[in-house]
Amino acid sequence: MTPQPERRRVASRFARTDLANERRAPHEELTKGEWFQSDDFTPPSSGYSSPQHNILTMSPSSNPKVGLFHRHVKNPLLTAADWPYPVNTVFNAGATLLQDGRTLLLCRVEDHRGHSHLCAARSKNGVDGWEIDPQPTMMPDPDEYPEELWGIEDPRITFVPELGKYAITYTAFSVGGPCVSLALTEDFQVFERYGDIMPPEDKDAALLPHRIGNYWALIHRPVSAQGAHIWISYSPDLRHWGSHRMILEARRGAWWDAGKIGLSPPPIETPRGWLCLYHGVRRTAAGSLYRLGMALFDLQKPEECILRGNSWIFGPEEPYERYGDVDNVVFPCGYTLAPDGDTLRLYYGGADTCIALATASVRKLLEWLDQNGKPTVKTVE
Ligand code: BMA
Repeated sequence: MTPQPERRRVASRFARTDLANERRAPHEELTKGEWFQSDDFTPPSSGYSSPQHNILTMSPSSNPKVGLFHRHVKNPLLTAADWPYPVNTVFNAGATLLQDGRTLLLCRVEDHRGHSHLCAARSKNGVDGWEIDPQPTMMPDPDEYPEELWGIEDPRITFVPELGKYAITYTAFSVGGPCVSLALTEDFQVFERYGDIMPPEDKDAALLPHRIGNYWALIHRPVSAQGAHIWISYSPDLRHWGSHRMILEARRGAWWDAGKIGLSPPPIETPRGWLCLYHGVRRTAAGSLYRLGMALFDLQKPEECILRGNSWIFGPEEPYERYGDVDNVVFPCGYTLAPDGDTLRLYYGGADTCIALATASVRKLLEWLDQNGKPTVKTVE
């Protein structure tokens, strides 16, 4: 592929010259009305004058205007320029709320070899004032865990009340391909590694926060001759896994989620069921497009899909999502819930280069699924 220096410059320049940010002191409070960009937001016109600008505002990926998610005006929240040590990119962060109310992001950090490790960033408001660990928080440990040879990526965090610990499921990049690894922690300083719990090729995994019956449940995305679909597996002890079932199939043909899907952040437990945001990958002549869709699963039988939406609900539109190391990617690995119990704060990687935030109302997501979802998991539609 031809290198695209102009595009890269646009992305990094936008990251540094967001006018809304520049007018404010770093920790100045935003008023409520200022918090989020509407879906019709146009990038600041004085930021750059590249011809790309017109293309960006006319992006066909703006459709459909579902309007469920609102981007934060301070996006991108974190980039490599914020890091206390030299790195290539920061993206695809797991997220959780700590006991003291701070937001913790466990960020995927790619070094200049192309290998990833994890690094924690903590913030009081989940938007700015990030305190980033001065050194990598969790490095690959290929001597003890050979499957981590080429790095660790894309963590998802689940707080597990029964254990009083956070479960981190992450991708270990092994010689045999990506596989799912698990580690437990109480403080994001000391990690109890379980090693690889799903063999390659498998990724995009998250643990449900409590047992279903007597068993822990893991949602993940193995790749087999059947394709790249979302599965669930059960375990009595977090080490031995079985009762594997496919729960959501990638569609085929022209669909936005044809060929390859995967769980994005951990499932959201609602009274109506487990609400799952998943990514769908559309392969095009210009590369892959990563967008988000939604499905709801039964609370007691999470292998049963109750509703699945047809259209994507969030896709790459802004420059920091469209241009980066991998263009046209929005990739959430974590969320937190605001104190109102309804506002979802979704943290996502933009173009494999930065970390951004968008919010949505869980109630409205469910309403949208009621109106637009179908209780079916058909292979061919
Ligand atoms: C997926 C994962 C993600 C990445 C995405 C786009 O397969 O590897 O980490 O963000 O591709 O490159």
